[in-house]
Amino acid sequence: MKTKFLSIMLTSFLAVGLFGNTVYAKETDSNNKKTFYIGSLKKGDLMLWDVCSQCSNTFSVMIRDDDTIYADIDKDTSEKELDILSHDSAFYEGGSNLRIEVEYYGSSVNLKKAHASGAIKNEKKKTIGYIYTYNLEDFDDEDYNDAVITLTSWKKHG
Ligand SMILES: [Ca+2]
Repeated sequence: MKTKFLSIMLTSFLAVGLFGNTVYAKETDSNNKKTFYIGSLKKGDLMLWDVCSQCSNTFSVMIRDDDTIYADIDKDTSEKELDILSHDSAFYEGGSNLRIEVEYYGSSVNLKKAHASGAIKNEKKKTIGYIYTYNLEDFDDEDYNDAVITLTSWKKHG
């Protein structure tokens, strides 16, 4: 009886070990899909993002971690003028692999990236937040305004 109990406990323990923490495979990038990992944020930090476009292609932008989708943004028209797709915010829930996924629906594009990121420091050089900006080029005119994503974060106060 005791052995049976132990074996059930051991089986349960193994099951939790194997399936309790779902491990997601990292996304594979391709010519029309890019994944940008966002580091340094802590659970509860505020995230504020802007996503805009000046291209005729259609694409999606997802801001997510392994457990939570914060934004699922779709550019579904061929509008070429400045198109503000999202200006919104969320609190980071603390899931693993916080990231921005960009996927162009046309597989013929070959995305290129310009980016800047870093800590936002106060007058005492103390880090109060982070900023990440990604400017993507989907053609050959090198204007890098085809998909523009900026994410700023800081600690929640008040
Ligand atoms: Ca362009």
